[in-house]
Amino acid sequence: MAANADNKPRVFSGIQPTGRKTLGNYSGGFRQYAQTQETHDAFFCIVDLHSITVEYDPAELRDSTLDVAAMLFATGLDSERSTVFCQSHVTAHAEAAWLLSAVASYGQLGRMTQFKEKSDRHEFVSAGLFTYPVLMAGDILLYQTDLVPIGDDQRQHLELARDIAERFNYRYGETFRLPDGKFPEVGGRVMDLQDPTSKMSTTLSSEQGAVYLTDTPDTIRKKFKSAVTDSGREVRYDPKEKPGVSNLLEIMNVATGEPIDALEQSFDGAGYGQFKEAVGEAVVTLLAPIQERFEALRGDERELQRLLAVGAEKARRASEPTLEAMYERMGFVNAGPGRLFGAARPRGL
Ligand code: LTN
Repeated sequence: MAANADNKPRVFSGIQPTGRKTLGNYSGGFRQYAQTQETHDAFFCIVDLHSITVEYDPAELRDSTLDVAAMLFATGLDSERSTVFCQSHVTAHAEAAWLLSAVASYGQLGRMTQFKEKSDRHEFVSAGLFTYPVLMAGDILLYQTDLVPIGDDQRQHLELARDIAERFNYRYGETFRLPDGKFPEVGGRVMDLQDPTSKMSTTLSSEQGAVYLTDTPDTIRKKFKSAVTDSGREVRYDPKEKPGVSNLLEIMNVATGEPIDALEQSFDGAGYGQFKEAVGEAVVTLLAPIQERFEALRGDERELQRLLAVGAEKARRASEPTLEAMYERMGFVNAGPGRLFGAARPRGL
């Protein structure tokens, strides 16, 4: 695996600035991001440009972009060690999307499952919804990314990004590194508290079924108290037979770091009521310091904007050599002094 100056593989994550973030997003997302920054050269991009591809409210976009930014920092990302930024702050993303649209196939875009599903659901289908995966390919390719942590629903989009990179490399000369996906392992997924056979989801879960990262301690306690358990009374990990209890054990593991078997032992003989209360309390304890940092930062937009500006500057510097190489190889005329093509070589080339 090729690497940067620090010899660390480069990771690019795109985070949507939509919806209230849940405990599921923490477990599968935020928690991993903070770990990734220790071992990788990590880019965390709030993909606000993607948000306009379906109907949205501008004021809400602005608020939820700042919410997500504050949550990324509150859950442990460090603006110095990682690169945390808004996609719209780095114009290279919009530019790359246009340039790459030359090597993205119309037919392949039309076969994207997400496009087909979303375009069925919306009355107005924007051109942006169709070209969404091209913007996403640019996000990834601009940084000569090695690894892209994504959900299973994004597999097809990553495959398309690789196809786009290969076609560009073939037509214009070796320019892009081909990224690999890093997909979530089964298990460790947080399920809906009311319906433990479905994923905890911002859009699909009921209010009682999802724990939001900004829920008050009392709300959290209530949600766990009313969580669905299973027949029998053993606290035992068995997702097939006991999805409710198993989910609560997983959540307890996320909140405390205690291995599942140790948790089973310590709740041996305890009733479900006592167990559920303990899980709720553990989640309250987990979220308290995160919520405190979130509130402080969310209330200080100047500081938040300063942190995002630090990230944007780093992202601009990191993406510029690749963008310049794209323009140059595609035959565009050098924009003149101060915009020297190839002043810096893309990472790894
Ligand atoms: N499409 C992704 C969000 C996303 C992304 C990216 C993820 C946009 N650009 C680049 C990884 C890399 C989603 O819906 N989760």
